[in-house]
Amino acid sequence: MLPTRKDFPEDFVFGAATSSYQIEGHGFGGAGRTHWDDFAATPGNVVGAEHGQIACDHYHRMDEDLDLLAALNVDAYRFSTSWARVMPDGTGAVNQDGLDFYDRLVDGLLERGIKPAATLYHWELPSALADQGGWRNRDIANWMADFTTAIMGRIGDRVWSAAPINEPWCVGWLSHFMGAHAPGLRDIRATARAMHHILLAHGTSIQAMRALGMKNLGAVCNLEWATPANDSEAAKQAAATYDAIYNRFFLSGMFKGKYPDQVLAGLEPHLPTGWQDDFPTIMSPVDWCGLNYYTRTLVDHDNGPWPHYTQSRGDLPKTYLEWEIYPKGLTDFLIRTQQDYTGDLPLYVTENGLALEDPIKNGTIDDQARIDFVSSHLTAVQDAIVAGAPVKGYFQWSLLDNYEWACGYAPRFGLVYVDFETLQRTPKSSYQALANAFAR
Ligand code: IFM
Repeated sequence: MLPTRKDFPEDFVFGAATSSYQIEGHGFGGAGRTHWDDFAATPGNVVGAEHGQIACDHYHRMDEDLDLLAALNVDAYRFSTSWARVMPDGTGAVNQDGLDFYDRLVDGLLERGIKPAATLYHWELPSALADQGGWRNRDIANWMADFTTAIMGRIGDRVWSAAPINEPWCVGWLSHFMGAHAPGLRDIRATARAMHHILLAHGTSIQAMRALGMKNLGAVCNLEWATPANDSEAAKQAAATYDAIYNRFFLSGMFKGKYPDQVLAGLEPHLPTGWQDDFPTIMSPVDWCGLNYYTRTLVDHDNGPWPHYTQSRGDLPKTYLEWEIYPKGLTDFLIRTQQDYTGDLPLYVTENGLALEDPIKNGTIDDQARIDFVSSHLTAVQDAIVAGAPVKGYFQWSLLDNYEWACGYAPRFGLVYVDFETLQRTPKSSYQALANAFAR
C-alpha cells in the first residue's frame, strides 16, 4: 500500500526532482557549450551519442511542466540551474536570457504554491572551464562562488532552499576515476584533486549564499549501500573501502573535517598540497543534508591495485538499469547519517526513483512497478523516522522521463512519460497514484 500524506508528520515535504541539462534543452536560450556536449560527441561514451540539446524541451514548455507539478500535489520542486546557461563561458559575462529563465521558473513555482528547491550544479560544466582543468583546478572554488553569486543574486531571494553540488561522488569518482561521466577520465590523481575541490567549491558556494543573506542551505550526497559479497574478512574490508569512498568521504569532509583513512590510503599522495587547511571552508555550516538513494551493490576483494575491490549485482529484483531494489538501505543510511555525521540537522531524501522501460500502450503507461518502488521506499523513510532520524521530506526522481546521461534516453525515470519525437507529455499511472497520495 502506498503511504499517503496523512502517514507522515504534518510538515513533511513531498516533492519531485529534475535537473537542468537532463530536461531543458541546452541548444536553446544562449546556453554555452558544456563538457557533457563534448563527452557525448565522443563515440562510445553515451548510448547512441545522445545529448541534451533538446532533451524534454522544458525551456519552451516550462508552464506545462509546472502545471503537471501543481496537479501532482507536491509541496516542493527540486530543479538545478545550469552554469553554462547562466555564464556561457563559465566566468565573466552572464547570459540575461538564462537568468530570466530561472527567474520565470521560480516565480511560476511560487504562483502555484510550490517551494523552489534549487541545486546550483548538476553536472553541466561549461566547456571553457573544462579546458582549464575543470574540477582538477583549484580555481574552480572561486569560479563556483562567482557563479553562485550571479544566479542567486537573481533568484536567491525567492528560493526555499539551495544546495551547491548534486552528488559529489558522481562529479568526482564516477567522472574522474571510472570515466563513466564527463569528463570521462580514469586517473587517480585527477580523482583526488576533483574530490577535494568539489568539497572546497561546496564551501565557497555556501559562503557566497550566506553573503547574500540566504537561508535553508544544504548539501546533497548520493549513497549506495555496500554489502560484502560473502562472509570472508577480505570481502568485508573491500565493502568498507567501497563504503568509505562512496558514502563517507564527502559527508566526513563536510561534517567532521577529515577524510576516512581507507580513502587516504589511496588518494592521499595525490591530494593538493595544503588540503588539510581547507576544512574550515569545506565545513561551512549548512541547515540540512539531502541523501539521494537508489540501490545497493555487492563488493568483494580484488588483488589488483587500490581500491582492491570488485563490484557485482546480487539476486534482488532489479530495475531497467539492473539496479537492485533494496529499500532497507535507505532506512539504514538515514539513521547512520544522523548518528555518524549530522545529528539533529534535518535530513531530506532529495532523490529516489527507478528506471523502467515504460512502453506506452493505447496512450497509457501502466507502471505499477514504480508505485511499488515508491511504496517500499516511503515505508523505509517511515521506519527511519520511527527510529529517530529527523527526516523532513522526500523527493521523487523524476517528474519527467529525461536524459539519463551515459545511458541516453531509453531508461525512463519519470512520473510523466515524454515522447522524445513529439515531446508530448503523458502522465503515467504512478503520477496519478502519487497525486492521490500527496493530496492535502
Ligand atoms: O538521473 C540521475 C540524476 O541526474 C542524478 N541522480 C541519479 C539519477 C538517476 O540515475
